[in-house]
Amino acid sequence: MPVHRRSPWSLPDSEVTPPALFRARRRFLKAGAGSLALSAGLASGLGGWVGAARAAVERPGKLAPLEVTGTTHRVDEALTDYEAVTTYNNFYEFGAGKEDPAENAHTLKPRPWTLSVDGLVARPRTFDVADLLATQPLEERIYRLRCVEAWSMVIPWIGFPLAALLDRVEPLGSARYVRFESLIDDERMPPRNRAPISYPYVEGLRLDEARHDLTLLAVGLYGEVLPNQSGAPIRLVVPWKYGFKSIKSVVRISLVEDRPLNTWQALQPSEYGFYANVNPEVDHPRWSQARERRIGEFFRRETLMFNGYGEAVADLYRDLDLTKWY
Ligand SMILES: Nc1nc2c(c(=O)[nH]1)N[C@H]1C(S)=C(S)[C@@H](COP(=O)(O)O)O[C@H]1N2
Ligand SMILES: [Mo]
Repeated sequence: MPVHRRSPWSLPDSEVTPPALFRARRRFLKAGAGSLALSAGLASGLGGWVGAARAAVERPGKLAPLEVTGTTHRVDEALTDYEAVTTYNNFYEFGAGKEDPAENAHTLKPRPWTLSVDGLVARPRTFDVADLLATQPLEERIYRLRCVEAWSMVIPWIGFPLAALLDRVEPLGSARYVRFESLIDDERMPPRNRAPISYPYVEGLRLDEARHDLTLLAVGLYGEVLPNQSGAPIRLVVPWKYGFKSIKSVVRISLVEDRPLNTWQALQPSEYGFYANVNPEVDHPRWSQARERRIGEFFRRETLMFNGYGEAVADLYRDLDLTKWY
């Protein structure tokens, strides 16, 4: 039988839940879902933030939970299991397989970690992420995540608006875009595990997108610090855009004048653009974007314009041709 070799940018769009995920879910069910009681309550749309959150979401054997002021955004849809969120990942620095990051990212060493913010700012600064966590009020935000490969999840992130960080460095009037860069490190991200794309992983946003209230710097999920495979210790989450915009393990944020060339656009510009707004009406050249597979569900769902965040973000694009600027 001929072996079909995919090019690195040929992201698979599987119609069925991968078998490994079923295995992971069974393991999880056996372990008992007690520790997820709080999040399950949020998922069913009942009640608000429960004061004793820290105790309720404790996950023995994992890193300490974070201090969170409250849940500021949510969607009225079931949360994706912690197990699925943290074993079905895209993080090419640790391999191209969905389970590779969970398997390989133990080498990352996310503490200590510094994040430099530079470029067109009045006060360039290098933040120690531990200090950032101590000084920045953290919120829970339950967002949909829609990958360009047509699968999706609902994830309870912990984090703070990127705008809060930008305020601290005072962007200059000449800054028009924000460029993000992930760590690349041969010891902590051994080259043998990496998928063959170019590194560091780079992403970018227009400054108004970066300043939008929905744009989050996430430092945790399910009430705890991020596991390495999810982009520890700090990653971007832009919920109305395809998942590849949500860059992981960020070490540098630069305010710039020109539109940054993001990793996936550089790899295959006919398939991945700069904007990458979730749009059911603009198909990927190799598959439809009209529907998606919600991880953990059997039937496909309709994909929503701007991933369901249109009311909040459509105005950003009123002068933009979304077919041309995919
Ligand atoms: N540094 C880095 N960030 C990355 C990626 C990556 O390969 N490397 N993959 C992106 C893609 S394609 C998606 S869908 C999301 C997946 O985030 P998750 O694994 O937490 O669900 O991370 C994005 N951020
Ligand atoms: Mo993705």
